[in-house]
Amino acid sequence: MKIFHRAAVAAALAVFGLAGAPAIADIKDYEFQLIQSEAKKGEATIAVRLVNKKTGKTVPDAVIAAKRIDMAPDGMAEMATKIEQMPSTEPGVYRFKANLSMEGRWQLSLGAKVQGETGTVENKLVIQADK
Ligand SMILES: [Cu+2]
Repeated sequence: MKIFHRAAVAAALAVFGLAGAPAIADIKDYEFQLIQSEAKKGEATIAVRLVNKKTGKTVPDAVIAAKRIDMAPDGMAEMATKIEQMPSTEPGVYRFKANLSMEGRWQLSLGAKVQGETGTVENKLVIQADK
């Protein structure tokens, strides 16, 4: 009986292994990381890297579906500023232009679609703007 049980478990694992094979990565494995968490007050270029945490590799060709920058970390969530995506200069690095009109902490919220993955990568990153 024990042997039979063990075989059944092994068979089940094999089936799951096969069924799960194409889904090597999960949308939760991806993360945006700031290249620099500090910026000067005023017109700023913000660069983020999209990383697959499992492989440690950067991920090019993601589509930025949502972006917002506001001062939520300093209690000014309503204080949003215009943010524009800029052309990438390095694969896996996404760049944005924003006018950080006030000193303090700005929160960059990003949503992105990754090629071949279902769901959306969503991250909130904090940038410190100084004089
Ligand atoms: Cu503010």
